[in-house]
Amino acid sequence: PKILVFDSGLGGLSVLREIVGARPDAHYVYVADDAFFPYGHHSEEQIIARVVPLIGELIARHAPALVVIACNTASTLVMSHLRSTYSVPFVGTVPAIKPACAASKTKRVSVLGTKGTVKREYTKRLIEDFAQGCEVTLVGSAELASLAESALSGDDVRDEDIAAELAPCFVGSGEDRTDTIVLACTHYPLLLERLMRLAPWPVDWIDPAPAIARRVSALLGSPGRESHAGAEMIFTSQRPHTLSRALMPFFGGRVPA
Ligand code: DGN
Repeated sequence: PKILVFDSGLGGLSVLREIVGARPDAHYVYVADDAFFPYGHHSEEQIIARVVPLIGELIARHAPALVVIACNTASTLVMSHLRSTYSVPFVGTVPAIKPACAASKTKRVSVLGTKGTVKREYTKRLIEDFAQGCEVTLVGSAELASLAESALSGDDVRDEDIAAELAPCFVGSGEDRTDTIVLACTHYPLLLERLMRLAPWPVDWIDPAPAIARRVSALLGSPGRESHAGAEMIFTSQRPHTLSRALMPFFGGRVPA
């Protein structure tokens, strides 16, 4: 089977690596719409008008068995449009508020996403439905996805700049402080080691990628015997060289973009 994985940039790689691990028998097409990056800076109307026809073109060109929208900023907006327009199965990426609130012992959870994701009606509804008595702090970062892109592209990113984006997630003190943070943008798990090091105190970081990989695998059915182990085709709307380089550590070699 062929799986199309889509994000605004490199963030979807945090989801792709998990799916590839779960299903090495599948073929992968990764698409980064980096000409329109960062999605967090566009209006809801602009994102819908951009993503829905673009996914339609990609389906027509690649005929995937399944499409993964590996971007919270888009998924919290376009999933219903995509499902009502195209007949391919879709898996989205949305803030993992339910498992985070279930896991929190101090009942203080922060959701770290783009400004777009934390503003969404969809995200508010997840909190209403699944907060389970937790106090949920929404933190919309303007810069963290771009900092992750820079770091992955090999540029120097200062600790202070990452720490400043992270600081509002840490609320309260003593027994009443934040103990769980939802990584609600697929770029952030790519910075996880640095986030852990720069956190003012230790917390649990909730990355939705393993759950997405399980869902994809369930939809695909039993695995075949072949193993391709990696992304095979990469497309970007702007910067193929950057993406090709950033992919190397993920797939142990150069994947042409
Ligand atoms: N990686 C995307 C997300 O999960 O929301 C957004 C990154 C961006 O375009 N700002």
